[in-house]
Amino acid sequence: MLEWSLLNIKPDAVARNIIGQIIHRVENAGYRIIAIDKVQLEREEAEAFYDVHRDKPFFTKLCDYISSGPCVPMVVEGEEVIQGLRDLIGATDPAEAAPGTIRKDFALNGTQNSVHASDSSERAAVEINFFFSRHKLYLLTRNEYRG
Ligand code: FUP
Repeated sequence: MLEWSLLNIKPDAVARNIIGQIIHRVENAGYRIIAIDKVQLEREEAEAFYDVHRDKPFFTKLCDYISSGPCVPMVVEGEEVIQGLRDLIGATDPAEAAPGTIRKDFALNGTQNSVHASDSSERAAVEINFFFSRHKLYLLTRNEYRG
């Protein structure tokens, strides 16, 4: 099934100038980037994005980190792209990530782990709407942004 997922390149990767290397892997896997931005989240926006983790012990650290610098969110399209990107990025903690995954190769630790990718179609819809305007998403559905 043709799907959309939200991939976010996190501040540790943006700071180390490896946006291109990460995007290269996404495109090499056969997926297409159909919308992309560079933004720095306010603390409150970070809390909203990670609301599902509000009760976790790492919530404060996670929100501090994700709002600490610019990140690069994008809408990625492809067949079964939601699971495909999860496989491509690897486990949350790079120490546990499989060889060849983005997090294994680039992540610094289990918080500064270079990328986020939606883990379900429900989360993909919420996360895409979080980062991209309704107007832009409307244009996307009309193929205006496809190559
Ligand atoms: P993932 O879906 O792989 O990004 O992992 P989770 O949804 O479990 O966690 C979301 C984010 O919380 C991770 F990307 C990093 C952060 N996190 C921590 O900082 N410490 C932890 O122990 C677990 C997650």
